[in-house]
Amino acid sequence: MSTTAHEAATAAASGASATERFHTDKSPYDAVRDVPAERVDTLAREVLDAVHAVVRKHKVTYDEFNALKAWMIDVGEDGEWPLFLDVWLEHVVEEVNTEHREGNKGSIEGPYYVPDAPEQGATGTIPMREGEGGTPLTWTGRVTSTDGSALGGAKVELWHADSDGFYSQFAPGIPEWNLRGTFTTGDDGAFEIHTVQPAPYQIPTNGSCGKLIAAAGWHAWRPAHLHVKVSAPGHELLTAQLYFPGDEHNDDDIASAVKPELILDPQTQAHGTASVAYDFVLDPMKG
Ligand code: MBD
Ligand code: FE
Repeated sequence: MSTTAHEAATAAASGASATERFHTDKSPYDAVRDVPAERVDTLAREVLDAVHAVVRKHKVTYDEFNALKAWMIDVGEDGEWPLFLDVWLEHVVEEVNTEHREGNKGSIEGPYYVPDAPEQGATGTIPMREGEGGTPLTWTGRVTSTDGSALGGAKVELWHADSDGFYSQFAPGIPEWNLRGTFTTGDDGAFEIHTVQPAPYQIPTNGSCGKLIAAAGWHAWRPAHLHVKVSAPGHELLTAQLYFPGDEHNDDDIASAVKPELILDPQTQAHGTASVAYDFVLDPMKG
């Protein structure tokens, strides 16, 4: 795939905008204000122990140590810490925080969620541009609790990249809420969403994460995916991603975020459109 200068600038901006977004939406220090010192001690010490073990095992040189320092400084200056952490660490955090669930499998949030996307009702079309690229996709589904009861009034927040692989509010030149919408299930828990299929996504290659990828000889691709957050009163929030069959990166996702249960089974319809059925089962909150 050839990359134009515009696409390159767009990709770089996306990585950095995620830092800005994180600062506006989250108060991470509030959340850990009361974490006991023993917990901080354990986590910080064991991370350092693990790094020390790598240094010893591979006899890391001063040139390598200094390259690491320079690179970490750059990641901060580029605003790519959210991108780095979401791509290479979040999948394990997601795993250990959801392994008790009986309902749907989830996946990572990634760096490009924005809360309060425009409400579309139970049946609606996600905000999109005139002539938006990508195969039109109709998605029908239901939200239920683990006991099978319908969850009416559940929220399905959907956000995804466009057919060039770019997210609104992170890449310039895209209308604010493009391909971002909130759907609310009817009394029967059902919803019907009209959108377009996103393209496979390449994480920005011209920032610090890209430097690491190039230096290590990795690739930068995520398979095409739809992001969702599904919520209902009294139930645990489900954050997930849905994938398309046959994508070459389903088995080789840079963010390690694909699970077999999250791969859709879309059917091709007349006029080259697609339809898909996918339901969500939410776990009731315990206690
Ligand atoms: C994405 O679109 C994404 O979903 C993740 C997890 C990381 C980078 C870009
Ligand atoms: Fe994404």
